[in-house]
Amino acid sequence: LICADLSDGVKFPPGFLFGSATASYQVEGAWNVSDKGENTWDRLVHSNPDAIKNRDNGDVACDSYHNWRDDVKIASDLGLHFYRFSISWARLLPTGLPDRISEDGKNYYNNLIDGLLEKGIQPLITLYHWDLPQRLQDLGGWTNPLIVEWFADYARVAYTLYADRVKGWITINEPVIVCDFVYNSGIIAPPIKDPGFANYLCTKFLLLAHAKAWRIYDKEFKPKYNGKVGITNHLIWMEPFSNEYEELTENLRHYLAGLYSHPIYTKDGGWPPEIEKIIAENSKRQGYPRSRLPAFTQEEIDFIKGTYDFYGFNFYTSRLVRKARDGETLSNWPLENGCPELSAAMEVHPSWKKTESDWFWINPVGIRKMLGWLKKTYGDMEIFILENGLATKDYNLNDEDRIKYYRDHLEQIWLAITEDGVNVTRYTAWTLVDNFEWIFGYSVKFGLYEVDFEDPKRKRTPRASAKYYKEVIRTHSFDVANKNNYDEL
Ligand code: PNW
Repeated sequence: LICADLSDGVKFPPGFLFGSATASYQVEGAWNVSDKGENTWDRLVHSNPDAIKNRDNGDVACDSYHNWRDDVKIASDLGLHFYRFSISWARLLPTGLPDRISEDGKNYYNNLIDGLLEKGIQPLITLYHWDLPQRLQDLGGWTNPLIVEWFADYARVAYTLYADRVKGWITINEPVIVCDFVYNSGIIAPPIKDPGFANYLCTKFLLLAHAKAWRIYDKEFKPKYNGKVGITNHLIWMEPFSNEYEELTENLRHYLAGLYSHPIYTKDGGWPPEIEKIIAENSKRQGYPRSRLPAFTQEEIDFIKGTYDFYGFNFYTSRLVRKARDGETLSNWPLENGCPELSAAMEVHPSWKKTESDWFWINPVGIRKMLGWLKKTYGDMEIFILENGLATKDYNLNDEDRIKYYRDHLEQIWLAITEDGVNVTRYTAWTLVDNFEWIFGYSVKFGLYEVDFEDPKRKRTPRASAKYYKEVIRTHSFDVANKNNYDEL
């Protein structure tokens, strides 16, 4: 019936896997059931409701805590090879520390994992997707060096409970958001604005925490279970505004991607040298006795280096880069329009279509260029694309624009694999179900499935994009036949 005449030429390699993803705070709800501890997002939405569009919050969200069977069912209907979800740290460890494991928290993830496995879907767990136990935040969170121990202890508990069945682990989702966006903008949880200083403390301790969690798995669990562990970066493709900005643009890549990649994926490890130099010079000029970017000891460099089993990244959008003009005010949020540390300003190309999210313009070739840059810069690693998808405001189930976004990005990924020889082995659609889109609340939708947030049962309904994605998975190809031929879900 479908694409019977498609040549094998447009198929993804045989072992390539397709999945979809969510994150605990965005879907689970049940924020205070049983003995769950409070986390930084619970605190933000309750203490300052106006921080979120329409004063929305994740108290109930998709109620996946109670509706996980529905999530497993639709994941299975789609034919997903894997489902990426995150553990809520404070649901599993109510105190944030391993002195007490919540029975209900433990069982919730056991049920979800077993439910997925029964349907032949691999669970892929993110340990940290932004919901830090509030108690640990009150002690400084990611800017306290002790977070390295706290995170490692939490990771060991999760591995101990689930590693017998879970073969894929992501330590931390998007460090550039956890550190740079958080402390440079002050607008998401925890709402602390301390640009150019706290963000770099966070960066250092987060890398050490990731490395420690990776090493625990590698030493204590890998020999028995042979799974893979890595971190996932948020990457935005940076393109020079014009030729004269080549060097600036390359520096910006080494800043946004490189601060979180150079320490892990290069032979020498440590901070990207050009960035380390720039921040040290800026700090000196500003009167600091030492660089605001904290130094690594050689021991720390060696500890972080090589702590990966794959390169993970999330991709949505691109920017054009130019030097800031004299007197131009730059946003402190590098993902938006500026990077004061490098005096770089960012714009978008007029041909890139704007989406319904403030920061998001569409440039599919950006993902191919990003993949090429990763291979050129860090070598030939196995790469997992762990998020990719489109923001809309539709209540319309016929989301042709989302289908086009997926199709065009899958095509560029396929070209990167077949033409450029990049070793991409997984693709992840963000997201399975409409959910709490952080400060945009429920106003922005990314779901393959629409969720009725007025319905106490939070009914999930497939969009046209769900049918498209199901065909992608079934045929192992992006160019599936036109929509009239999609299997009914
Ligand atoms: C990622 N930006 O967040 C997250 O991993 C998801 O939880 C989120 O729902 C998804 O992308 C869609 O937004 C980002 O401003 C949010 O560049 C904003 C930005 C980047 C990533």
